[in-house]
Amino acid sequence: QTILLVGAPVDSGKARQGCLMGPDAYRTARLPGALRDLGHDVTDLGNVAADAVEIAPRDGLNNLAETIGWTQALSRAAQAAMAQGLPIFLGGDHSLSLGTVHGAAAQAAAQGRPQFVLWLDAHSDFHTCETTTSGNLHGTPLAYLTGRMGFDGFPPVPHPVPEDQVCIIGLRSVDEPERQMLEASNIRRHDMRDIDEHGIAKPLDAFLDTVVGAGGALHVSLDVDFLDPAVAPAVGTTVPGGATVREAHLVMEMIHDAGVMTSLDLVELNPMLDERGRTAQLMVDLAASALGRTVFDRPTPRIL
Ligand code: DIR
Ligand code: MN
Ligand code: MN
Ligand code: MN
Repeated sequence: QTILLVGAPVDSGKARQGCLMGPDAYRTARLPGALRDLGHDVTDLGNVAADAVEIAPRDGLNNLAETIGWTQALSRAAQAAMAQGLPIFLGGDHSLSLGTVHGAAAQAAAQGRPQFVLWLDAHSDFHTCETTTSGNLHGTPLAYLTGRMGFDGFPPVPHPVPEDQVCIIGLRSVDEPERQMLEASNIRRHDMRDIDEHGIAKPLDAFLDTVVGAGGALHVSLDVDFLDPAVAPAVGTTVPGGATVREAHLVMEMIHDAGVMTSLDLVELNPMLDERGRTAQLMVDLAASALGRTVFDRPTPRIL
């Protein structure tokens, strides 16, 4: 497979700085080599730079102009990369998905394929610019990408992802306005209790079945805080009770076996908070699982 690495050193989506070092941490943890070892053709396209955007600051929103500039630039970068192969966006905080999924959805629409999104995260990132109380725009991409109102100044969303084509897994920190909007939506959502009770494979398999059946394109957005902080400490918004190393690998292995992933975000890694690169290494290993690393081949792997 042809894989394009696209650095997205976005640091405007929240207050704590450091995610801009993410792309180089992934390179240092040998992401390109790990993917080449699997037989892939890997090209590192380097880092994207944000567009210069002039827009008046708005009360209660942090780094609005800069985040809009990233959204525009990353949407273009995603569309260009997807025409060449499967892009992996090396974040950067989660506000980068405002752009990457925007571009992916445009590319899928051009090919006449329905766009699906799998959001692996402790948080639902379903705030609008109006409901956010933190003002941190990394908490907003899923509302923007599903076409909700409340994103004045951002590029229009001509190809919103239909709610029932979005699945969030890993939830354990959802703000009240997000909870209300989520419950009124058709977004598929699985909190950690769901995973405790039923396992992580079941809901994921049901979602992947839908993607396969629809001939869809699947964008996977992996937030470091999907993982338990005990195994992935390098993120500014840790929430206890997250996915184990094996749960996360199983998700990635099943994604690979379904054969539907068309783009991938690795987001929220803050190398300043890491312990000898262990979180960066885990994220690299998870990406490798999504791209085919396995112990034994499984002939009919995803039928449970
Ligand atoms: C929180 C944090 N819900 C906010 N969101 C995070 O600021 O709106 N998303 N960390 O991954
Ligand atoms: Mn997130
Ligand atoms: Mn279009
Ligand atoms: Mn999160």
